[in-house]
Amino acid sequence: MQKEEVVRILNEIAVLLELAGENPFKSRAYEVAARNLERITEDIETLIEKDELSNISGIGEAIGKKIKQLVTTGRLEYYDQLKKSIPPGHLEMLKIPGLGPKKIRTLYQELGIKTVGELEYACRENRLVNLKGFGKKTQENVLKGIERIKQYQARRLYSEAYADAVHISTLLSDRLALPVTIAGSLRRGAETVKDIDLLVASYHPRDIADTFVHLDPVETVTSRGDTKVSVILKSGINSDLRIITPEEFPYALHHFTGSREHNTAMRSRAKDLGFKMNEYGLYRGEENIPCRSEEEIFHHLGLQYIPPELRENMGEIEVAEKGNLPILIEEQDLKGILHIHTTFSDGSLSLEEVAKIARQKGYTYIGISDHSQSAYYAGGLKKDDIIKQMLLIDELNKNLAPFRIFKGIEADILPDGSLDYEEEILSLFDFVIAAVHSHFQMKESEMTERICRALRNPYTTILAHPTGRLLLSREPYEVNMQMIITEAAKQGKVIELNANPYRLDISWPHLLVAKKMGVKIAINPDIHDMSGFGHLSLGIKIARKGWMEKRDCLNCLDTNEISRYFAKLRSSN
Ligand code: DGT
Ligand code: CA
Repeated sequence: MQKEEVVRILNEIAVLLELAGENPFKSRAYEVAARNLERITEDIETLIEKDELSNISGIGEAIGKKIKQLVTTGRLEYYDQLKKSIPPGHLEMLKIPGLGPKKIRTLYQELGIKTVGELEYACRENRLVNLKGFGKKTQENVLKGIERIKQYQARRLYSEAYADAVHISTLLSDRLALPVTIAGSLRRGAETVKDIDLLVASYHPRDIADTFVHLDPVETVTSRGDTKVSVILKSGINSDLRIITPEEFPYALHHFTGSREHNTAMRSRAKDLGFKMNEYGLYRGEENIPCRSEEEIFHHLGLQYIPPELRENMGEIEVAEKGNLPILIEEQDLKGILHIHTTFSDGSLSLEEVAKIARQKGYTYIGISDHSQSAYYAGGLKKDDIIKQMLLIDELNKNLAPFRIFKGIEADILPDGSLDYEEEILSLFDFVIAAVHSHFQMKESEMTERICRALRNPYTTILAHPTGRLLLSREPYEVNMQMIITEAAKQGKVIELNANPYRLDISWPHLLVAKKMGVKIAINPDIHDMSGFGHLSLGIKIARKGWMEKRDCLNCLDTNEISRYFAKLRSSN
């Protein structure tokens, strides 16, 4: 069993113990053990073989024994029992803002509530109003939280759906020896999607449908017609396959890529020019205008080719008419990457490992930014750690040249808008990423001022994940993004597009605002482990959706340029 899985189970035990109403110290012990285990670099199986688990601080005899059982047998009796003793709905309820383990226990003890459904019913029956520790306001918030969970369940993160889409379309394509194309919101690069839309061009729809419904990832067939088959995959997501003739393919691809709003605007344009347009063709009167590609359809309508990411009816048709569409950024344009955590804080790769991997992937520089001291939960750096890390960076820079490691920090923005270190420490870094990680519940005006103050801090270079949202699990905090972007423009500061699939924050509609105001964006992977490098392609997809070009992106600058950029910001202090 991998260390990550052990860490996940230890953390879950901590939560389950709280839900079970056990002594808080017991739960805390599992949390501490999980955190310390996460930070070790040695192989866990070797540690167990050598009987050295107890050398890790926070892992005593009892927890050590459990880890050993987990790693050697793949199971843990204690965990299984504990899990069985807690209604599964209680874990789900933790996602509802304002409901912690203690309140969930009260709901169980006083009202016998085991599932989210029962909780919703109890709210509608006003049962929470007179319950100790609850009240009318809490009841309203709980109901709102449940609504949100329901909406979230109807959608998937782009990255999860995309992985499923690639898997099933590759399988189908291999079986058919025909291309299978992913359309819909996935092709447009939406942050979350409802389903997977697939297209196949063929004159033999029945054979295609037969092959599709028998693929291994397909769980249930929900409808089957001549040109459309709908299924639910084993992973739980729906997928629609459309089978059209090769002649219809370009029109169908355009139609089923959407968005609806873009399609409506395109149809209206076609009408103005004396055409009619639908998923089967482009017509003048009865005559179908033959098009072999989407490019040709756009061409007949007097437009430049509009990349799928831009098809949101955000002005793309008007700009394409003038021939002024941006040359969208591509993954190869990234010269280096910033926002990387190492084993100094909560990352699982060492400084040297992360540098070497980045270099091997063709980047010419990286910027390290571990957490700052207030982020105690993520092993934030004290002054001594910072000095130690900087010395190590100097040494690596000598050995790895011309590859370059820039010295940075992800400094918490404290509730009053100040950064988490004294000036004398902040001035040691090449760059500072300022981030809100706590005190999310502020009034919009206060949160906006807090962040604007951080942007005015002369040592701030980049504002991290500006709204704090976690897609499908946490709403953004209340903040006026227009004012934030305006302040960033005024101060010449950079805003991050955090490429973690849960964040994608700054959002793409705000990227359009940032671009108009001339604010540079850093496409940051927020690397904590190897998977973080994979976030960049999604970051690029979203950047394209926000009309970004190479010149809008901070980390498309080469090593010298970005070094000068950092220095210039510094010298204006
Ligand atoms: P989703 O599935 O909610 O993530 O987003 P989409 O855009 O993939 O939506 P979906 O799957 O309902 O439909 C795929 C595309 O088909 C959609 O983007 C545009 C096109 N389409 C579907 N229904 C309509 C419609 O009623 N009118 C127009 N103009 N286009 C439609
Ligand atoms: Ca769709």
